Amino acid sequence: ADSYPEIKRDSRFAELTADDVKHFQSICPILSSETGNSEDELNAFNIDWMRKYRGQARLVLKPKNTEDISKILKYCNERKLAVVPQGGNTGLVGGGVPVFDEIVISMNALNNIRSFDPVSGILVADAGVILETADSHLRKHGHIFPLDLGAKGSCHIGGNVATNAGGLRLLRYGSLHGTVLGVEAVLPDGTILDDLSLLRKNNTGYDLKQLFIGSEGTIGIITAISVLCPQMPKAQNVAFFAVESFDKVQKTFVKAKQQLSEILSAFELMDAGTQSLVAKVTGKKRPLESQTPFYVLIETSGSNPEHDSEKLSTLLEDLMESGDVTDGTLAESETQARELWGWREGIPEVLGHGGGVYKYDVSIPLAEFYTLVEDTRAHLASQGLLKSESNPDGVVIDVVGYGHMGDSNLHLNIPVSQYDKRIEKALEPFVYIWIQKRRGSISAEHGLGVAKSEFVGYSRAETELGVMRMLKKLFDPNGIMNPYKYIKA
Ligand code: FAD
Ligand code: S2G
Ligand code: ZN
Repeated sequence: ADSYPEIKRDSRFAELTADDVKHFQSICPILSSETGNSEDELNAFNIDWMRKYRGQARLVLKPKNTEDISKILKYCNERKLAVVPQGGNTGLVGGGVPVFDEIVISMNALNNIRSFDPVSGILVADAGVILETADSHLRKHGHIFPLDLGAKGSCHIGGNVATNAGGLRLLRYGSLHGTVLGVEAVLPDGTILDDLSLLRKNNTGYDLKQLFIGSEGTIGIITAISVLCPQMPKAQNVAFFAVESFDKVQKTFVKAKQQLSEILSAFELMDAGTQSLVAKVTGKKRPLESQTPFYVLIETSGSNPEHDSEKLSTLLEDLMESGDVTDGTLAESETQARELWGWREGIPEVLGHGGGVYKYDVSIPLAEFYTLVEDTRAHLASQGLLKSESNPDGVVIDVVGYGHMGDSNLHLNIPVSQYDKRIEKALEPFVYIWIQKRRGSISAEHGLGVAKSEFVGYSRAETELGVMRMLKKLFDPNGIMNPYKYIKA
């Protein structure tokens, strides 16, 4: 595969035959070059959202239900045909697309909402339900999905669980490891595991669902989930602040937690670089005149509009009086709140506009949260790669940082005019060594996929990786599930 020169196709895996294609056709609808589908139709499943990873799958399977998937995996396991489970294909580490000719198993057709209990707040839904669809269904019943991220219009809740997605409101609703109550999954040999628990407490043996949360399609296919959903907040407010130093950002964060406490539902940091990119690409009028190095978006979600907006305006006054923030604005309406969110959620879209982007989704101790951006900028400048007045041909357009400060999760992004091995060599393992020294994580929420797989040792010890390899061998002895990624054999 041209995208991954350093990886060789594993000869253990069989090549697809016309008989295989016929067999799959007897199970479910397919897309295949052998049955006349075009390269373009297959590319939608072979190329990732960033258009950075490109596989060579000649066959896409479109199972209708769990039974279909059980038959498919049983056959692939016996034939040693490698597979890639694919949800909404919004993953950012190349996990959901083939490396070579692995068969893509698309979850799109498993999109039924099975049940929702408005008393317990427990939803049971197929893995292929789009996050936004699940959330709107829940809102009709006065609840919300306990996860929100920029890709909600395309990503699947099964993909969210498979990647243990974090997103914009983890600060408030916690991780999927806490809200997911159970999964239905098909193991590589076709066994259907029904652990779709509706119980909050069940101390009867190993907590099997936890193995699938964050497993990235490497030990089985999640076909449904049960998840505990919170009440839809009656009052939501959004505030946007301009802040002149990272030290003052930290002060703002502490005050937000102290003064907003239980109604704080998001605390997102954006640097000047991300905001000028959004302004440039969208042409929108900026929320605040002040041009400062940092901006913070704070959201509250509560049950009493007066009580909440009073708390938030008191915080705004305190932050202005103390000089912790230089400027600030409170959304006056739903529309304005959505507009303010646009300055945060619009960042990933604009980052790739210059040609390409190198992404590092990392967990860092808060005190040094932004230092990585400064150190990376200095490092690339020292190698003559950073575009500047004195270096107008630099291929690195900028080095920017933003993300879920509430979870100590930075998104270091390096927008470039083109992908270039020199930049990759300058960044990797520079970024990972930096993280390792601070005992951070080289992947906070996006997972490992193919992008981070070879660097996992910078965040996990050999003993831990050894246990993970044992688990993989136990679940998937033939290694057919999403090979070449995650924790390599
Ligand atoms: P895919 O991309 O289709 O697959 C992702 C991985 O999960 C692959 O390894 C695949 O094999 C596996 N997989 C998918 N479905 C299943 C299944 N049913 N069973 C087993 N394995 C499966 N991520 C965050 O965590 N936080 C964010 O804030 C965030 N913001 C984003 C914003 C944008 C604009 C974009 C494009 C992406 C963002 N992401 C974020 C990344 C991505 O949306 C998440 O990783 C998401 O959970 C992927 O879901 P998906 O259905 O698209 O999965
Ligand atoms: C976010 C999205 C992807 C990125 O916006 O929170 O997870 O790093 C990211 O651009
Ligand atoms: Zn994120």
